[in-house]
Amino acid sequence: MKTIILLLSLLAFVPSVRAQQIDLIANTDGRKTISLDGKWQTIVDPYESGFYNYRYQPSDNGYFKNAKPKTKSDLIEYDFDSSESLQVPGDWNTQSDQLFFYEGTIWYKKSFDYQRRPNTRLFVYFGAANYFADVYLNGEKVGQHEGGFTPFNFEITKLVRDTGNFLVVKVDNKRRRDAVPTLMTDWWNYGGLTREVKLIETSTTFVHDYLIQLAKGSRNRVSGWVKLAGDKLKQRITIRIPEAGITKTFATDGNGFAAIDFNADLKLWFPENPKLYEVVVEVETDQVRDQIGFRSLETKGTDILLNGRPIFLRGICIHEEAPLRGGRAYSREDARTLLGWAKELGANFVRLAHYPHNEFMVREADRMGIMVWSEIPVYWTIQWENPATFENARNQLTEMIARDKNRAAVVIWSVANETPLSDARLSFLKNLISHARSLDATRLLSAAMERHYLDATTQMIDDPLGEYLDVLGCNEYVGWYDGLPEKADRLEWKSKYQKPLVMSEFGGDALYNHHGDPLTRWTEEYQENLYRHQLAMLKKIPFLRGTSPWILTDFRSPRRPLPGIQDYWNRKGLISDRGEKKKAFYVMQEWYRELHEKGPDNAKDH
Ligand code: GCB
Repeated sequence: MKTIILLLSLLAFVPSVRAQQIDLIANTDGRKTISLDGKWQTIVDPYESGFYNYRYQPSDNGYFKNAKPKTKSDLIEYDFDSSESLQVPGDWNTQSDQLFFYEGTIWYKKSFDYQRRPNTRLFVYFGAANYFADVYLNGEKVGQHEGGFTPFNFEITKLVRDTGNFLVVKVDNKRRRDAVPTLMTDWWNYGGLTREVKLIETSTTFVHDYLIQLAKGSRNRVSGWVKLAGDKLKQRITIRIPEAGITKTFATDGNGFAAIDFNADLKLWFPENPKLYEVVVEVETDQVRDQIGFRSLETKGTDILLNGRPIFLRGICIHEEAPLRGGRAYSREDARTLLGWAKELGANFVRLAHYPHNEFMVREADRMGIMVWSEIPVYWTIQWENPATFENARNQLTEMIARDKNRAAVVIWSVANETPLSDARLSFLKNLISHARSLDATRLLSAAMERHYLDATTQMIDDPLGEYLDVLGCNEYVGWYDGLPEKADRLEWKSKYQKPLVMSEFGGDALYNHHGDPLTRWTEEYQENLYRHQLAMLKKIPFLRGTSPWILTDFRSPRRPLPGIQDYWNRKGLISDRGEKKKAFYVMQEWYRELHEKGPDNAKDH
């Protein structure tokens, strides 16, 4: 009986309709795509009355029907076509003053014509929708998706018409205790279709996904797999890397799967020479192209080895906050500006906090030679004991890895940020780690952990999670939440583990152009002083192999209301929200310069 009750209560956690999506089409770059970006008609629906009837039951005649009165007597209480529009991609909060603090449902509608060619399939692809999306085409539900920062797609081959299609998406960004992230975060809950939306046309049997990377521990063996989807699953596949004169053929099995493995003499990817090769995956019925870099990664004792050589990760944390204009970043230009500033700082590494960023960031990092730490929003205090919360986190991890597993820039997957110790949390995170390893054996696994004081001057890293990670991540705010900047001078760091440490956060707030003495909060001088003391402390940690201070630019946060100073911005940026560099930027830049002079990033070509 007890077991039945337990099972029932577990089932109660599982959302009634599971995501009906097929797996992600990993590479949308090398495909025929049609952008649906631009103006979408929208209806703000705080009570969700376009979804539920007055008994709070899902309605058959919701807004997804896009109904129009047929006679003058018909009663229809909404009309997409005369409603306001919003720009996609884009968060809704920064597109209208009325929506600035809005958390709830907004309906989006886009009309399009599409002449589907014979022997093709059509998918609708969303870069991301924060947080929950219900998707309908021509009045029929095609799927739903949970999680605000990863892509998803649905097949619409059977529903699409030559003319007059209407795609309707209900996007809901209400925060929930059981969600990932949960109710409390330190960033703006930007809602909407925040990334690009496109149609992807494929052949009936197509290259659905592939992993083409160096085998773990090797610098000359390419290893991975290719997966087809469709009805002609047994085919010959050819992998070509024209520039390296490589052509290899394999055969897929009855499930459309082929393992690939071959030796290759390739120029390796590293920050100072981020070499990308064009890789072509060809089957009789399809062909995809991708730009792929090859490099090896491992740890040895407290070292991180890139292509077999020790490397120091000179990093900076970044939120997906649009440079200069504010709101969610979504474009290639945004990525170039943010990563350009990181480069100017002297960084060879960025921690993309606190969720997977848009794909342009990772692709540009690949091109610019910037290593990436990518993470899922398992942040602070989520529901460790809730199986649905775990499934959700696991799914977001799967989708992050699915999209970016072929990017040489990505060196670290991180599973959590500042999560409080408990048995339930440890087993949750251990399960995520082993899931990540099963999907991708080559990246290093990390998490931003907390640490504690053994005594007044000793910081200890002994979180039991450390045992399962390749790289220890630690956030600390000595000099800001924890004493004054001078406190750093007295601290010594110890770790229970013989593993590399990345100090994944440290810093303090400063309002740009706000001046005072080094002990006056919110001034550039305080922040500068804090960084100086921090760096002196960090230089003494023998197992430190990377730093990513908090944070590149100021970012919006509802937790930061102080008028005249914060005004709903977290001011820990080294650069203001208007692109102005604060004094501390130059302190960091100077140290990174020194580090670079001492140990260039794998300068010698292979
Ligand atoms: C942290 C969090 C980060 C916050 C930061 C802060 O430890 O990881 O998300 O924004 O502190 O500014 O307090």
